[in-house]
Amino acid sequence: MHPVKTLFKIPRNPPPTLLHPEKWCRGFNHFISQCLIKDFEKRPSVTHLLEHPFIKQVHGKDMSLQKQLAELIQEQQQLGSVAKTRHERIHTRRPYHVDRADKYSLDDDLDTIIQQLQKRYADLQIYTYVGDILIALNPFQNLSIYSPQFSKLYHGVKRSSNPPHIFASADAAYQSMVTFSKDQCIIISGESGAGKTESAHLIVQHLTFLGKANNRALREKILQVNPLVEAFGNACTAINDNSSRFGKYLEMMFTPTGAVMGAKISEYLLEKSRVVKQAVGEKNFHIFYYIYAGLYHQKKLSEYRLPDKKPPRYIDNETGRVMHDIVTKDSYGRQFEAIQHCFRIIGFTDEEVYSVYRILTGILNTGNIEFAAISSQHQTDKSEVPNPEALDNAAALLSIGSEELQEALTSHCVVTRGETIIRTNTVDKAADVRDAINAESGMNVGILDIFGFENFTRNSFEQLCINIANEQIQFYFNQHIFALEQMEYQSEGIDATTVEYEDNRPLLDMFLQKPMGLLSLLDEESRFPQATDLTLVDKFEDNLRCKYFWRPKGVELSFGIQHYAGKVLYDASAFLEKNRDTLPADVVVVLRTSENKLLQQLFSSPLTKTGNLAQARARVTAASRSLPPQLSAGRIKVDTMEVMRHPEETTNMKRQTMASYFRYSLMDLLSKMVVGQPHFIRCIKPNDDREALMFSHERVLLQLRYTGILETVKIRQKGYSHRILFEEFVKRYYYLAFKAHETPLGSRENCLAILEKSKLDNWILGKTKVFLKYYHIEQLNLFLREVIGRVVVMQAYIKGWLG
Ligand code: AD9
Ligand code: MG
Repeated sequence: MHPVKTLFKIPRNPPPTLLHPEKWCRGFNHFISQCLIKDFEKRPSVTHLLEHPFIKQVHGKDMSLQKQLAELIQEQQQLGSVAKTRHERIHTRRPYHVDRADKYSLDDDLDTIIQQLQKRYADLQIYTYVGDILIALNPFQNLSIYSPQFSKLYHGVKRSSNPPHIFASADAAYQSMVTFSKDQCIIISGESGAGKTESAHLIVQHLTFLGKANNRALREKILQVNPLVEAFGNACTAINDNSSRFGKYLEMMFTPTGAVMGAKISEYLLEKSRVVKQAVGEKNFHIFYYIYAGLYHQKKLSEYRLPDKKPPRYIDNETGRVMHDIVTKDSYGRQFEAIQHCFRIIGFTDEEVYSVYRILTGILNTGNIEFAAISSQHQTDKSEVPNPEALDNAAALLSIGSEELQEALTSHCVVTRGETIIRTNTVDKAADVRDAINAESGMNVGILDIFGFENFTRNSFEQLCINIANEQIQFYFNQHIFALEQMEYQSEGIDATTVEYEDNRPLLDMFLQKPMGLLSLLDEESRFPQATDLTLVDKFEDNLRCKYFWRPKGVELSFGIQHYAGKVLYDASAFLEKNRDTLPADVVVVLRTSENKLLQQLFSSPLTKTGNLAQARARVTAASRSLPPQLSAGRIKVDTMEVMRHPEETTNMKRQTMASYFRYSLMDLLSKMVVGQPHFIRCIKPNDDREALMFSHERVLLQLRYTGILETVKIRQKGYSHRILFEEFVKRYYYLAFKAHETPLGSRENCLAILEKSKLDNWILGKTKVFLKYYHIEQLNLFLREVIGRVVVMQAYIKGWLG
């Protein structure tokens, strides 16, 4: 039953002496109707309601109830005071709402928007709204706008009551979830270093506040999840010192009344190749530095068989620098302590934490294993380990036998016609196998924070994957903001001007189509043992005949892609090897024999790489059901599910490549996203020097352009971000126009009655839906809360009186 409906239930037992049951019912109904009086200005205050004859009759002279009532009234008035000023508020013009038709005309160009943003940025107002979309400029300095006082400000009020803020976006998602009982999804996008991860933290912080996580332990647990996973999944890159090298979807779970219950995290597309190799000027995942420094300062390096003079190879690609930092600055060591604290708060047992440390240090030791060619007359392609102590160290920490490890690293099994032939590995092959052991270890909102669009001097396979993921997020944004919306206007017979936008679908097709898309071609080439990175680029050139792909002259292994966010030149060296991502079966067998239970688990199932396919399928099916009915058989559904078309292929885990793992991960991520009502936050990087208060007109223009902000402004001025079926609208808001005991039909006329009584303007009625702007919803919800508040107060009062 609808929560409000229950409020109108007549208390079962009429006061024994005062009223006849029938009179009681009539009196109560009349009283409730007074509470809900439609005309806002004429609506009596709670104090006035106490003068109602019904209340007087039942109230008697019980003074103890007065006190209780006074408290309830006070609470209620706080809520009411916000609603009372609705007329001033609704018509207030705020410079930071660029969607209001009365603020900007359709001729506004990007320059005007940029000027506004620049002025606001100079005043440290980093947030601006475009309709219901939040634009966040990275301040590159700490601002004092995230304190608990600010959290209190952004709690259940209209957005126009306060300056734009990321807390308002979190509040909007939270209110929408509670009011409509529907999952929400906050999608944060922007290029690398634009502030997505910081924004995600702030949203979690505010949601924890809104969800009244009074239980301190739970609050701490939720807040500590991010730093922990980021230690494992973030790293220093040329663009960002804390760059996310994985996609993160954090689902915060709430009870139906909106109390936080917990959080669940899913991780996607970890750039695991970073463990073994980092580009010049870049670093490994933070956790490796933290643990090495932590053990160094705690004098425990020897316990984990690590040298104290020179850090292991995997974290020491800038010779001397890391050791210098560890000895002179203790920041890594402090971070390690923080991580130990996170583990404890989140509830890892000491044994589990110890296992994690052993695996991490086992990885560092594995990196130190060297290989040398055995030169003999007959053997030219065999390798051995010249530093067996490194092998012993790695084996000991991973709790496996060192001979088995050596065997697995320097040889591999080939099964032909029923015979198992053990082949020896060349030095290069052995080194590949060593590096391949470091397969991802995985832990898994709706808050989506992925790695941003990247364009380095040298771009490799990892950048390609990252940029395709960003291309997909941009496509999803376009679908929601433009395609889906315009289709709905059409089908509802509404005349809203069509807004042209840059559709990146053809580009996404170029990547994902089968069998001729870039990823399929890559997979195909990876199956040929004789293929080289050069034959791969040749294959791309022969097959990808479209304007988005080109091959520069004179640089054999390079190819260019025209992404939505700009041109990127890729270097195809090692594409095949990275895509094959082979972890030989022999190595898996050895790792499964480990006495370290965690390690065993990590390698126990062939599905570890991609999670559970069946679950993802179920999500995809559920997602397609939740799409608007008039669209479910249409093109959009297929579009949104683009990458989900061929999930079968990915079941073949044995031959799984990075490209198919990547495709699968994108599919899984999308299937989670599409079930929630989306809210978009677009992070913008005001300059490339990470300087506070520096605003590069050119850089901002570029980002506004490729994210389609101008088009978004246009569609937000013309369009309606909330589209609610008549039936649902009447069900939700009928008490704004009808009597408490009535059950009006979900008809167009009844919607009209509610909208007119609420004195809102600028809305439209379609064939089956009410089309509203975000501020209409805010206003209606505010009225609703005010009404519910009154009834709750009076009910509590009467119940209290009745004992
Ligand atoms: V990447 O795609 O993961 O490489 P992000 O996540 O977009 O990137 P991140 O959130 O890591 O960027 O922000 C980069 C840096 O900008 C942070 O380390 C902060 O120093 C700075 N930043 C971003 N947002 C804020 C903020 N709201 N307040 C203060 C901020 N500093
Ligand atoms: Mg990030």
